Amino acid sequence: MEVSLKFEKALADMDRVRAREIILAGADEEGTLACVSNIVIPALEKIGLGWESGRYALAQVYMSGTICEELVDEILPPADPNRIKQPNMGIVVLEDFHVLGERIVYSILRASGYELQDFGHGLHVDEVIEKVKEHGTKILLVSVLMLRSALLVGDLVKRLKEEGLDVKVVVGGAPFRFDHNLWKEVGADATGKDGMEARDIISGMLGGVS
Ligand code: B12
Repeated sequence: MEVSLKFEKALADMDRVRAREIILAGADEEGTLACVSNIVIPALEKIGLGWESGRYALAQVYMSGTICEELVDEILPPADPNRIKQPNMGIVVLEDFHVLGERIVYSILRASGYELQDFGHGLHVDEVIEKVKEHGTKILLVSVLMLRSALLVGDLVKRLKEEGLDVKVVVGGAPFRFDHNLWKEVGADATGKDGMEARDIISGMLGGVS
Protein backbone atom coordinates (compact mmCIF):
# COMPACT_ATOMS: atom_id res chain seq x y z
CA MET A 1 0.00 0.00 0.00
CA GLU A 2 1.25 3.52 -0.83
CA VAL A 3 2.59 5.38 2.24
CA SER A 4 0.07 8.23 2.08
CA LEU A 5 -2.75 5.64 1.96
CA LYS A 6 -1.33 3.87 5.02
CA PHE A 7 -1.13 7.23 6.72
CA GLU A 8 -4.72 8.06 5.71
CA LYS A 9 -5.86 4.75 7.22
CA ALA A 10 -3.99 5.41 10.48
CA LEU A 11 -5.62 8.87 10.69
CA ALA A 12 -9.08 7.49 9.88
CA ASP A 13 -8.58 4.88 12.65
CA MET A 14 -7.42 7.77 14.90
CA ASP A 15 -4.32 5.66 15.58
CA ARG A 16 -1.82 8.26 16.78
CA VAL A 17 0.96 5.74 17.42
CA ARG A 18 0.80 4.19 13.95
CA ALA A 19 0.50 7.63 12.29
CA ARG A 20 3.62 8.78 14.14
CA GLU A 21 5.58 5.68 13.10
CA ILE A 22 4.72 6.29 9.44
CA ILE A 23 5.66 9.97 9.56
CA LEU A 24 8.94 9.46 11.42
CA ALA A 25 9.94 6.78 8.89
CA GLY A 26 8.84 9.03 5.98
CA ALA A 27 10.79 12.01 7.34
CA ASP A 28 13.87 9.80 7.70
CA GLU A 29 13.56 8.48 4.18
CA GLU A 30 12.53 11.52 2.13
CA GLY A 31 13.34 14.48 4.41
CA THR A 32 10.84 16.43 6.49
CA LEU A 33 9.48 18.89 3.92
CA ALA A 34 8.96 16.21 1.25
CA CYS A 35 7.30 14.01 3.85
CA VAL A 36 4.79 16.79 4.66
CA SER A 37 4.09 17.43 0.95
CA ASN A 38 3.93 13.79 -0.15
CA ILE A 39 2.33 12.08 2.84
CA VAL A 40 0.57 14.51 5.20
CA ILE A 41 -1.12 16.87 2.71
CA PRO A 42 -2.49 14.20 0.29
CA ALA A 43 -3.85 12.14 3.20
CA LEU A 44 -5.60 15.17 4.72
CA GLU A 45 -7.01 16.14 1.34
CA LYS A 46 -8.45 12.65 0.88
CA ILE A 47 -9.94 12.77 4.37
CA GLY A 48 -11.53 16.13 3.49
CA LEU A 49 -13.04 14.65 0.33
CA GLY A 50 -14.14 11.55 2.27
CA TRP A 51 -15.95 13.83 4.70
CA GLU A 52 -17.75 15.60 1.84
CA SER A 53 -18.86 12.26 0.39
CA GLY A 54 -19.98 10.97 3.80
CA ARG A 55 -17.26 8.31 4.06
CA TYR A 56 -15.66 9.93 7.12
CA ALA A 57 -17.20 11.54 10.22
CA LEU A 58 -16.31 15.05 11.43
CA ALA A 59 -14.62 13.49 14.49
CA GLN A 60 -12.23 11.67 12.14
CA VAL A 61 -11.49 14.91 10.26
CA TYR A 62 -10.93 16.73 13.53
CA MET A 63 -8.64 14.06 15.01
CA SER A 64 -6.71 13.81 11.73
CA GLY A 65 -6.06 17.56 11.84
CA THR A 66 -4.96 17.42 15.47
CA ILE A 67 -2.69 14.39 14.99
CA CYS A 68 -1.08 15.98 11.91
CA GLU A 69 -0.58 19.25 13.76
CA GLU A 70 1.37 17.46 16.51
CA LEU A 71 3.40 15.41 14.05
CA VAL A 72 4.31 18.37 11.84
CA ASP A 73 5.40 20.31 14.94
CA GLU A 74 7.60 17.35 15.86
CA ILE A 75 9.36 16.84 12.51
CA LEU A 76 9.79 20.29 10.99
CA PRO A 77 13.36 21.54 11.22
CA PRO A 78 14.36 24.06 13.89
CA ALA A 79 14.81 27.70 12.88
CA ASP A 80 18.05 28.74 11.25
CA PRO A 81 20.17 30.68 13.78
CA ASN A 82 21.52 33.02 11.06
CA ARG A 83 18.35 35.08 10.64
CA ILE A 84 17.95 37.11 7.43
CA LYS A 85 17.85 40.89 7.91
CA GLN A 86 14.36 41.95 6.88
CA PRO A 87 11.39 44.24 7.56
CA ASN A 88 8.79 43.12 10.15
CA MET A 89 6.65 40.22 9.00
CA GLY A 90 3.61 38.51 10.50
CA ILE A 91 1.37 35.56 9.71
CA VAL A 92 -2.27 35.11 10.68
CA VAL A 93 -5.22 32.76 10.14
CA LEU A 94 -8.05 35.17 9.34
CA GLU A 95 -11.42 34.29 10.95
CA ASP A 96 -10.61 30.63 10.50
CA PHE A 97 -9.56 27.81 12.81
CA HIS A 98 -7.73 25.69 10.25
CA VAL A 99 -4.22 26.14 11.60
CA LEU A 100 -2.15 23.41 10.01
CA GLY A 101 -1.30 25.22 6.73
CA GLU A 102 -0.30 28.35 8.64
CA ARG A 103 1.92 26.32 10.99
CA ILE A 104 3.68 24.75 8.03
CA VAL A 105 4.28 28.06 6.23
CA TYR A 106 5.46 29.65 9.51
CA SER A 107 7.87 26.79 10.21
CA ILE A 108 9.26 26.73 6.68
CA LEU A 109 9.90 30.48 6.70
CA ARG A 110 11.56 30.33 10.10
CA ALA A 111 13.54 27.30 9.07
CA SER A 112 14.67 29.27 6.00
CA GLY A 113 16.12 32.01 8.18
CA TYR A 114 13.24 34.54 8.25
CA GLU A 115 11.86 35.97 11.48
CA LEU A 116 8.10 36.45 11.68
CA GLN A 117 5.42 37.03 14.30
CA ASP A 118 2.69 34.43 14.61
CA PHE A 119 -0.48 36.50 15.22
CA GLY A 120 -2.49 33.32 15.84
CA HIS A 121 -5.78 32.07 14.45
CA GLY A 122 -9.44 33.08 14.41
CA LEU A 123 -8.62 36.83 14.37
CA HIS A 124 -11.15 39.32 12.94
CA VAL A 125 -10.11 42.05 10.49
CA ASP A 126 -9.99 44.72 13.26
CA GLU A 127 -7.79 42.53 15.43
CA VAL A 128 -5.37 41.95 12.55
CA ILE A 129 -5.16 45.73 11.95
CA GLU A 130 -4.27 46.21 15.63
CA LYS A 131 -1.52 43.56 15.40
CA VAL A 132 -0.10 45.19 12.27
CA LYS A 133 0.06 48.58 14.05
CA GLU A 134 1.50 47.07 17.22
CA HIS A 135 4.30 45.25 15.40
CA GLY A 136 4.94 47.72 12.53
CA THR A 137 4.32 44.86 10.10
CA LYS A 138 5.45 45.46 6.52
CA ILE A 139 4.70 42.02 5.06
CA LEU A 140 1.57 40.19 6.22
CA LEU A 141 0.94 36.56 5.33
CA VAL A 142 -2.70 35.52 5.55
CA SER A 143 -3.79 31.89 5.65
CA VAL A 144 -7.40 30.79 5.15
CA LEU A 145 -9.18 27.56 4.29
CA MET A 146 -12.77 28.75 4.17
CA LEU A 147 -14.08 30.71 1.19
CA ARG A 148 -15.80 33.16 3.53
CA SER A 149 -12.47 33.96 5.20
CA ALA A 150 -10.78 34.33 1.80
CA LEU A 151 -13.34 36.96 0.79
CA LEU A 152 -12.68 38.85 4.05
CA VAL A 153 -9.13 39.50 2.82
CA GLY A 154 -10.79 42.13 0.58
CA ASP A 155 -12.02 43.96 3.72
CA LEU A 156 -8.62 43.60 5.34
CA VAL A 157 -6.80 45.14 2.36
CA LYS A 158 -9.33 48.00 2.25
CA ARG A 159 -8.90 48.69 5.99
CA LEU A 160 -5.10 48.66 5.72
CA LYS A 161 -5.33 51.32 2.99
CA GLU A 162 -7.85 53.42 4.95
CA GLU A 163 -5.53 53.35 7.98
CA GLY A 164 -2.61 54.46 5.75
CA LEU A 165 -0.67 51.27 6.54
CA ASP A 166 1.79 50.36 3.80
CA VAL A 167 1.71 46.57 4.04
CA LYS A 168 2.28 43.89 1.41
CA VAL A 169 -0.33 41.14 1.76
CA VAL A 170 0.51 37.57 0.73
CA VAL A 171 -2.37 35.08 0.81
CA GLY A 172 -2.59 31.31 0.72
CA GLY A 173 -4.79 28.34 1.52
CA ALA A 174 -7.28 26.11 -0.30
CA PRO A 175 -9.64 28.80 -1.73
CA PHE A 176 -6.68 30.47 -3.44
CA ARG A 177 -5.35 27.16 -4.73
CA PHE A 178 -8.73 26.33 -6.29
CA ASP A 179 -9.49 29.75 -7.81
CA HIS A 180 -6.36 31.17 -9.40
CA ASN A 181 -7.71 34.72 -9.75
CA LEU A 182 -9.16 35.09 -6.27
CA TRP A 183 -6.00 36.66 -4.79
CA LYS A 184 -6.21 39.51 -7.32
CA GLU A 185 -9.95 39.92 -6.77
CA VAL A 186 -9.43 40.44 -3.01
CA GLY A 187 -6.58 42.90 -3.64
CA ALA A 188 -3.67 40.83 -2.29
CA ASP A 189 -0.13 41.44 -3.57
CA ALA A 190 0.76 37.77 -4.09
CA THR A 191 -0.25 34.19 -3.44
CA GLY A 192 1.60 30.91 -3.13
CA LYS A 193 0.52 27.30 -3.08
CA ASP A 194 2.81 26.14 -0.27
CA GLY A 195 5.52 27.13 2.18
CA MET A 196 8.25 26.93 -0.44
CA GLU A 197 6.42 29.37 -2.69
CA ALA A 198 5.80 31.63 0.31
CA ARG A 199 9.55 31.66 0.88
CA ASP A 200 10.27 32.56 -2.77
CA ILE A 201 7.67 35.36 -2.73
CA ILE A 202 9.13 36.86 0.46
CA SER A 203 12.65 36.73 -0.89
CA GLY A 204 11.44 38.46 -4.10
CA MET A 205 9.60 41.15 -2.10
CA LEU A 206 12.47 42.03 0.20
CA GLY A 207 14.14 44.21 -2.42
CA GLY A 208 11.09 46.52 -2.59
CA VAL A 209 10.17 46.79 1.11
CA SER A 210 11.98 48.89 3.70
C1 B12 B 1 -8.55 19.24 8.95
C2 B12 B 1 -9.77 20.06 8.57
C3 B12 B 1 -10.54 20.60 9.61
C4 B12 B 1 -10.14 20.50 11.08
C5 B12 B 1 -9.07 21.59 11.38
C6 B12 B 1 -8.06 21.12 12.41
C7 B12 B 1 -6.93 22.12 12.58
N1 B12 B 1 -6.45 22.19 13.79
O1 B12 B 1 -6.47 22.81 11.67
C8 B12 B 1 -11.51 20.78 11.78
C9 B12 B 1 -12.26 19.49 12.01
C10 B12 B 1 -11.43 21.55 13.11
C11 B12 B 1 -12.28 21.54 10.71
C12 B12 B 1 -13.37 22.34 10.98
C13 B12 B 1 -14.15 22.94 10.01
N2 B12 B 1 -14.02 22.79 8.66
CO1 B12 B 1 -12.47 21.94 7.80
N3 B12 B 1 -11.22 20.93 6.82
C14 B12 B 1 -10.15 20.26 7.18
C15 B12 B 1 -9.48 19.62 5.92
C16 B12 B 1 -9.90 18.16 5.86
C17 B12 B 1 -7.97 19.68 5.84
C18 B12 B 1 -7.36 21.07 6.06
C19 B12 B 1 -5.87 20.95 6.28
O2 B12 B 1 -5.42 21.02 7.41
N4 B12 B 1 -5.11 20.70 5.18
C20 B12 B 1 -3.66 20.47 5.23
C21 B12 B 1 -2.91 21.82 5.20
C22 B12 B 1 -1.43 21.57 5.38
O3 B12 B 1 -3.12 22.38 3.90
P1 B12 B 1 -3.48 23.92 3.66
O4 B12 B 1 -4.15 24.51 4.84
O5 B12 B 1 -4.15 24.04 2.35
O6 B12 B 1 -2.06 24.64 3.62
C23 B12 B 1 -1.12 24.50 2.56
C24 B12 B 1 -1.36 25.49 1.41
O7 B12 B 1 -2.70 25.85 1.19
C25 B12 B 1 -0.45 26.63 1.70
N5 B12 B 1 -0.88 27.75 2.55
C26 B12 B 1 -1.70 27.75 3.61
N6 B12 B 1 -1.74 28.97 4.16
C27 B12 B 1 -0.93 29.76 3.45
C28 B12 B 1 -0.60 31.12 3.59
C29 B12 B 1 0.27 31.71 2.67
C30 B12 B 1 0.61 33.16 2.82
C31 B12 B 1 0.83 30.93 1.61
C32 B12 B 1 1.72 31.57 0.62
C33 B12 B 1 0.50 29.57 1.47
C34 B12 B 1 -0.36 29.00 2.39
O8 B12 B 1 0.65 26.02 2.32
C35 B12 B 1 0.21 24.94 3.16
C36 B12 B 1 1.27 23.88 3.19
O9 B12 B 1 1.52 23.36 1.91
C37 B12 B 1 -10.13 20.51 4.78
C38 B12 B 1 -10.22 19.83 3.40
C39 B12 B 1 -9.25 20.40 2.38
N7 B12 B 1 -9.34 19.84 1.20
O10 B12 B 1 -8.49 21.32 2.59
C40 B12 B 1 -11.49 20.89 5.39
C41 B12 B 1 -12.19 22.19 4.96
C42 B12 B 1 -11.20 23.32 4.82
N8 B12 B 1 -13.10 22.47 6.09
C43 B12 B 1 -14.25 22.97 5.74
C44 B12 B 1 -15.31 23.32 6.62
C45 B12 B 1 -16.63 23.74 5.97
C46 B12 B 1 -15.15 23.28 8.02
C47 B12 B 1 -16.20 23.65 9.10
C48 B12 B 1 -17.07 24.87 8.82
C49 B12 B 1 -17.05 22.40 9.33
C50 B12 B 1 -18.22 22.54 10.29
N9 B12 B 1 -19.38 22.45 9.70
O11 B12 B 1 -18.02 22.74 11.47
C51 B12 B 1 -15.31 23.83 10.35
C52 B12 B 1 -14.92 25.31 10.50
C53 B12 B 1 -13.73 25.63 11.33
C54 B12 B 1 -13.35 27.09 11.22
N10 B12 B 1 -14.18 28.04 11.56
O12 B12 B 1 -12.25 27.38 10.80
C55 B12 B 1 -14.34 23.12 4.22
C56 B12 B 1 -14.25 24.58 3.73
C57 B12 B 1 -15.23 24.82 2.58
C58 B12 B 1 -15.22 26.23 2.08
N11 B12 B 1 -15.31 26.35 0.77
O13 B12 B 1 -15.16 27.21 2.77
C59 B12 B 1 -13.20 22.13 3.73
C60 B12 B 1 -12.56 22.53 2.39
C61 B12 B 1 -13.81 20.70 3.66
C62 B12 B 1 -14.91 20.60 2.61
N12 B12 B 1 -14.57 20.22 1.43
O14 B12 B 1 -16.03 20.88 2.90
N13 B12 B 1 -11.73 21.29 9.46
